[in-house]
Amino acid sequence: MSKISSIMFMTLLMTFLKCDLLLAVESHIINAEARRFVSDIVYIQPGDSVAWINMTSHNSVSIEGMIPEGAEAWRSDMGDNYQLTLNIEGVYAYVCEPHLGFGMVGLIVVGEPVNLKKVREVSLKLQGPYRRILGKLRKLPATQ
Ligand SMILES: [Cu+2]
Repeated sequence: MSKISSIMFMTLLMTFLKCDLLLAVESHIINAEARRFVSDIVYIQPGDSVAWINMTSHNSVSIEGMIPEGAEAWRSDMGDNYQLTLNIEGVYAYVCEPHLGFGMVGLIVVGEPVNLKKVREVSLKLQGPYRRILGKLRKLPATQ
């Protein structure tokens, strides 16, 4: 292979590798529209990130026992946009505290919903407006 064609080959190879990396990690937008998250249920792959936007007067708070084991709980600051990268597979439930009573709750499914059974169990013990999460869980396919 001549020097020029080997340089061209390497450039081409690197372009493909870069494209691969770009495809591998995705960012998913969750739009806070009035008093709901759009989409309220997002399906992503491990290593992807989610970004909440238009969070004026909203927050995002994970629910204890309703995220996969080993995953970190979160609580975003009121009114601030927020971004998270999720590496651990499973279902994550979260709420907007000020608008919980309006059903402003959401689910993120990372890869396979491996903890769905546990999340459903915990959801049965939810109190008051937190019970709005139950309705969201019913929308998930009953795989487990
Ligand atoms: Cu809200």
